[in-house]
Amino acid sequence: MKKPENFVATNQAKVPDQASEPQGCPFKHLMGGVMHQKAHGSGDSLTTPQGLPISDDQNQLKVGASGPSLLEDMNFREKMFKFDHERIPERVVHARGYGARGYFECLDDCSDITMASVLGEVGKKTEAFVRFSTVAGSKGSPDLARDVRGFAVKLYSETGNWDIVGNNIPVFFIQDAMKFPDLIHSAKPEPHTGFPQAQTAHDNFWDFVSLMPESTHMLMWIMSDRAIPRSFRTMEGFGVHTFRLVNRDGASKFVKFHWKPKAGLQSVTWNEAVKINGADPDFHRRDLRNAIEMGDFPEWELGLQVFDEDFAAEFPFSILDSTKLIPEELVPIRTVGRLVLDQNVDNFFAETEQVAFCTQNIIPGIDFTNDPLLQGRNFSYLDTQLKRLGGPNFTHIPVNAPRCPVRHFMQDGHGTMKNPSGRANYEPNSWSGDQTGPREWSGGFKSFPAYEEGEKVRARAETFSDHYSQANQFYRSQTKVEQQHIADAFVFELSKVETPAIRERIVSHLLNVSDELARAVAEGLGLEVLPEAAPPAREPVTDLQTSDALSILKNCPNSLKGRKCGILLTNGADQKLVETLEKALKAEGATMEIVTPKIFGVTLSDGSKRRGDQKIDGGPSVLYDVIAVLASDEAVESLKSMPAFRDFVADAFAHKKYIGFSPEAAGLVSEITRAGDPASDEAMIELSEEKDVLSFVESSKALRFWARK
Ligand code: HDD
Repeated sequence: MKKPENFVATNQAKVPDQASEPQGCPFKHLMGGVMHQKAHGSGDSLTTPQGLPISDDQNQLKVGASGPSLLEDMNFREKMFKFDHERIPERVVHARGYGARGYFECLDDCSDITMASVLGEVGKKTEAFVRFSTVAGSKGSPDLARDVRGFAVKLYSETGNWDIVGNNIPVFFIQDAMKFPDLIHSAKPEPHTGFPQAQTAHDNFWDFVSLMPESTHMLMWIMSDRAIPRSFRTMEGFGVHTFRLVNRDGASKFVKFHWKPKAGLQSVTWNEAVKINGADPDFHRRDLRNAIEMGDFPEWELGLQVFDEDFAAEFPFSILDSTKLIPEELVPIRTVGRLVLDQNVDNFFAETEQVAFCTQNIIPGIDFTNDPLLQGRNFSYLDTQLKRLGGPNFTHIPVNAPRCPVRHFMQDGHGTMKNPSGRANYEPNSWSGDQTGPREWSGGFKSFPAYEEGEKVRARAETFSDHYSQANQFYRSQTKVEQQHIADAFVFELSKVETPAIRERIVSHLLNVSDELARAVAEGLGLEVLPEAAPPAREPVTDLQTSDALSILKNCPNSLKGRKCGILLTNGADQKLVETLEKALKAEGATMEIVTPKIFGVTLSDGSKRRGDQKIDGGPSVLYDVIAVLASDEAVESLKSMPAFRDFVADAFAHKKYIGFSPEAAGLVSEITRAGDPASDEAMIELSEEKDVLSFVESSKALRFWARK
């Protein structure tokens, strides 16, 4: 009797050897593009999807050149039919995103705490796919919306796909998944008007959160600069929920997952974000793609915050409450691996659009907890893929397909690529030569046998009810500059809210977070009489230590590596200075773009030509971390009357960036910035000779000169 190919005959799941390199994909020949369709060169004839060679792809089949079109034209019909069905529903949230491939490398053997194969052996590499996203905006919305960023990681492990579907913020708006549809309805464009797009600055959102005190902690995060990152590469990622780790002996500990960017933390300012959205709505995706293309591979460390039941019992908040975090100072982070993104996708739709993350995708060694947000997510993600990807077989799509062997008796449905072969499509069966009945596999996933009992209720645990203490801790942990940005963001958003009572309700919550913040926001709104503080549901914890890890600026990288300098050149600019600056920036790992008045470039002092990467109005300074203006005497006059040039300098100055300039440009730069003598501002540096250039590059590693008024 022939043994069905897909039948597991032994207890040992046969997994491919992954010791050194990420495991090859069973669909490798299909990866990175539309299945079976090879890229066509100019010499190849086009074909229909059925493979029929096409002789003319320019004209319909007609009766004579000016005659009526014929229904018979199957080439036209097939082409139009495919086109008409190109769109699939965008994700109901996180619609706008960008993905890349890479690998995870284990740096610390964690088999003491988990049997997760990915973490079991130092040096072991596991293939990965990551998608970053915004939450509220639709697919075509700009990258720099004030929003949470999704940070979803798929690890193709030898024991199945493990998805860590996280965000760049460690807490969430709500505690129970039951409220997720309401939260998202409130944040998306208002239903009667269909706008505003990709922003929370409207009545519905603030109305909802003002009525949901549990959102207060998250509001502090999204009003902070965490919600406007400089790059996907400069943000942290968090698994948010408490998960379980389980080792081979069945012992379990709790864990929170942290991704720490090697490039350090960095954000833009709100005024910059608004302008970047106009200048380059693809700012983040372009940055990620370019970095990978240039070989400057984005990298994060995976850290585990591991704790046990005793800690959970002592911690003043519930570890199952996703509106709370555990400060790193309290439970230190154990670095256990690194995630490297080293390959761009070949086809955005095939991979980034069709990748399907599911929180339910865990592997032996990882388990869920009772966090009611997580439990609800476990249903939602699987369910949503059915609608979005059009059927239950989305795991057959190469980007979603596990790289380990897959054996089951599930079959058929839309888009089936692989069905079990042979006679057996049920279990137990007699066709494997072994007729002992249903079987079990000791290596298979087993849920941690947590003991549970209680009445069936719809209720929130009392330990979930302190909504303000960690918001206060977050605020106190920020630098003065960051606190100011938070206040400014509240004022901006609430000024877009049309209903005064909603604005006041938010201030009434802020009074429980920080008197200083509430007053600053009220002042910014012009609210003359402070409302009563909202009555807290629970006595706040007042002795929480501040946590430096919560601040971006306290974790500033002080490096230009991976940062971008905009060098504005004019005809006659000093070639030696240009060369010195480029060399110094390169030595620090920075990238550069040459910005010129005309795109064909300029002729430098020695007669050499330099091409422009951007024409001045296409390369405003908001796109750069640092700028330099290297102009000649003759060119200064024409720059003077160029609005785009004036904005280039004025914006960089307002955004507290480092500005280098040639002596010839000094007068104009100082006139634009109204800084009087530029020498009085230590981030405005005249570049006369090599040593100035070196000191400019060295000091601009600080990225911003916050002391500038
Ligand atoms: Fe969610 C997408 C992250 C709460 C339901 N979510 C989605 C994505 C990320 C997150 C990164 C994009 C995945 C991708 O790139 O394809 N979501 C989170 C985090 C949450 C969270 C960190 C709180 C800790 N989400 C959450 C809840 C629910 C959902 C409570 C519903 C009960 N999320 C979804 C979804 C999405 C999604 C509707 C839309 C597209 C998708 O799943 O694949 O199912």
